[in-house]
Amino acid sequence: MGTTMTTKGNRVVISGSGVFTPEQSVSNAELVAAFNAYADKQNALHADDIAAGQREPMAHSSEEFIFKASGIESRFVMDKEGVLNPDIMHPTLRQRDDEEPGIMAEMGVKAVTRALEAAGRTAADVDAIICAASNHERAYPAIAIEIQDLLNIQGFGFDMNVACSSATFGIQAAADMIRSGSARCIVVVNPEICSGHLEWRDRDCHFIFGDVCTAVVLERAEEAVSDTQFEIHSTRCLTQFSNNIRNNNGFLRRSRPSGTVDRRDMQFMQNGRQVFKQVVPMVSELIVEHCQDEGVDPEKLDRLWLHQANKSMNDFIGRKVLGRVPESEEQPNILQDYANTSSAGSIIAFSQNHEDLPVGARGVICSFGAGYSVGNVIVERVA
Ligand code: CO8
Repeated sequence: MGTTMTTKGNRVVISGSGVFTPEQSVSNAELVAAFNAYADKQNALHADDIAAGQREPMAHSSEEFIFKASGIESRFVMDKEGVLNPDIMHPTLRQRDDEEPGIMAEMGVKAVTRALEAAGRTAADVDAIICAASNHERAYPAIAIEIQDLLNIQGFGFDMNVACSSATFGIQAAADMIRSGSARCIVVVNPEICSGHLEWRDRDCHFIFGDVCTAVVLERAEEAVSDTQFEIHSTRCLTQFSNNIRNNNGFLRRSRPSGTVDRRDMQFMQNGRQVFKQVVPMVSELIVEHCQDEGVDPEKLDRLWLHQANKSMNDFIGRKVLGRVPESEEQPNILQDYANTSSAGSIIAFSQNHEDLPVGARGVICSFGAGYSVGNVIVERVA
């Protein structure tokens, strides 16, 4: 199941990580109040059709449901005002001049700067940058190249997108390049403005996502200087086509006869139940098989830094992999504070929950989501 890259060539470590968290956050209570105000307005607007039985009234959202179904309590966003305004219901972000840094590059610079500090490195030490995220704010030039320019990094950069699995697929790409020698030190950065592609007017999903940016520094083990290093023992990636998580927005939008910007399928859509049922076994099997193939007993893993979409989903996967109910520190969740931040979730979990592990501890950084896609990285603390 999946394709593996094991340690051959140069040994590679993650020598630093960093998180940029937006200043504004939205609690479930604030979110539900805004949604319910929107629903009431819509119902008043369409009162005649509703009374005539030609239209279903919009139901209210509920804090209890959101917490019980997902484990999410709050989320950070780049613009709170727009998403909570019942007359807007999406972020409103200033149109920037082409000569100014773009918003994703700006978030990226902050996360990369923190990751470089943690790694004891400067931009001068980096020779490549991969911007791996589930959406990029424009088609080109690449966000990675803009971040490279803003930080004065020599070498090359490129963007890649594997939705929620972008970070782990990016780590695999970077690790492979360092192993084979085409680069020595690579930053993988994950700016996620999920609020921009979430449909805040849809009760089934309005609570799911938040914004953040994460970054990790990968380099040759023998050159790393950081106090905290995790060797990448092996990576494994798997994809399998599914329409159960889909967004039809794209550059061909205007070419379609019925194309409008505001069509429902131009934002995130999912069949959440199907995703849950199909992805949980796919992920737990991949982690177990990957570990076994690499001579690592999955039941002896010290930490699971899982994708942060849903608490019950992670509980299932943790139980399957470890063969028992994981202690909370063995499988740290951050989704209660950040919600689902797509590719960044497992990296936030890693970045905020690794210092306590001793040298020799082993864990997996695992992400999963649209595609479907699963990316698993087996790491071991070596410093
Ligand atoms: N308030 C109150 N009631 C609600 C609400 C609400 N907000 N929403 C739904 N309900 C009701 C429904 O109407 C339904 O009622 P009834 O039983 O009467 O029909 C009932 O609650 C149950 O509804 P669901 O079956 O939909 O609820 P679930 O228990 O399945 O929970 C979840 C919904 C939380 C969405 C759950 O299915 C889930 O988490 N699934 C997995 C999702 C997942 O992991 N998706 C990955 C997507 S992320 C990804 O891959 C990245 C994509 C790219 C990024 C995009 C950025 C925007």
